[in-house]
Amino acid sequence: MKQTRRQFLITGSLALTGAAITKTYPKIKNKVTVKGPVSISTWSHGYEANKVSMKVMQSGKTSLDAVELGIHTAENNPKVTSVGYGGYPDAEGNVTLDASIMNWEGNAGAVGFLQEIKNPISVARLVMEKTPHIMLVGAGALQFALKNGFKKQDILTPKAKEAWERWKKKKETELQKKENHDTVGLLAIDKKGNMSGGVSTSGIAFKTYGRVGDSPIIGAGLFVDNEVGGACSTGWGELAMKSVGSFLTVEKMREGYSPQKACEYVIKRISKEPYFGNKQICFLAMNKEGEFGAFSLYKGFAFAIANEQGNRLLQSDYLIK
Ligand code: SD4
Repeated sequence: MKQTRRQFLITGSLALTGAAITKTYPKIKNKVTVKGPVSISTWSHGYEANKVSMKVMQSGKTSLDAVELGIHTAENNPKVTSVGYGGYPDAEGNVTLDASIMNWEGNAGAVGFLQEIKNPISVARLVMEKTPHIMLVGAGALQFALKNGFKKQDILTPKAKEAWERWKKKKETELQKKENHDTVGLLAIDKKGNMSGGVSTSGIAFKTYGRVGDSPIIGAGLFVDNEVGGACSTGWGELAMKSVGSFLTVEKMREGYSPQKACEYVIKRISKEPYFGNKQICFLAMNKEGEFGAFSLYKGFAFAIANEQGNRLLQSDYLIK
């Protein structure tokens, strides 16, 4: 098990300045300037999410707006089969969505087991802004969404339905696949230096009916403390829940760990569980200074980081080699 702290560029980056950036970037420092907005987001769809998030913040809007609108890109994209519209259903064929959001004041909102609504991140934001609560689930979350102007729609796409039918026939253990985890998580720092974060997911594909994962659980799937930084997770959510992993990552940063060291600490701790099996779990973190970190248990976690200089898709380092 060899560990390095480097991340590797996996796509060419588009510099906002228009300057050409080399395709290899072997020694990227885990540091970006906080002069101007910064956005960091999970997986390759994080690249699109960052683009929108950066635009929103460059126009002077808050990191909370950036998180919400950035996450919409994955929720609205039917090709992203793990988030929002087009997300894979549970074992019974229902698409059930989880999301949470947190702002720089430490306020939070979340929805769990939400059905027939394409943008759960926006419902989570309204739970934060319009209720004295943090989480609404199931029928109550749907009723709240409808009362607040959201429209019911069928979010099970033909492609997702076919995948579910294939899974049923073959009884293939897609649940075990390490790469089957693509929750969108986004952490952003706006022009004023305020951080917000959000996550949105359809959860583990073909999960047990009724299962809710880490994404709507504040501290597990997401945590932001404006004095320190933020963290979010993607992968087998139960591991993030048992470790309260996002909270733990932020607390390690509070103790003085870099975001990279904090992510590594949490992954190492999870790896000691006797029952993590072959499940993937990944953490992404950013501190107040815009220094970022990413680490996963297994190979394959990609994330995107954007600032005024551009947007880059990187491959995270991992523990088990
Ligand atoms: C969950 N963490 O529900 C999520 C899974 C994930 O794409 O990352 N899925 O456990």
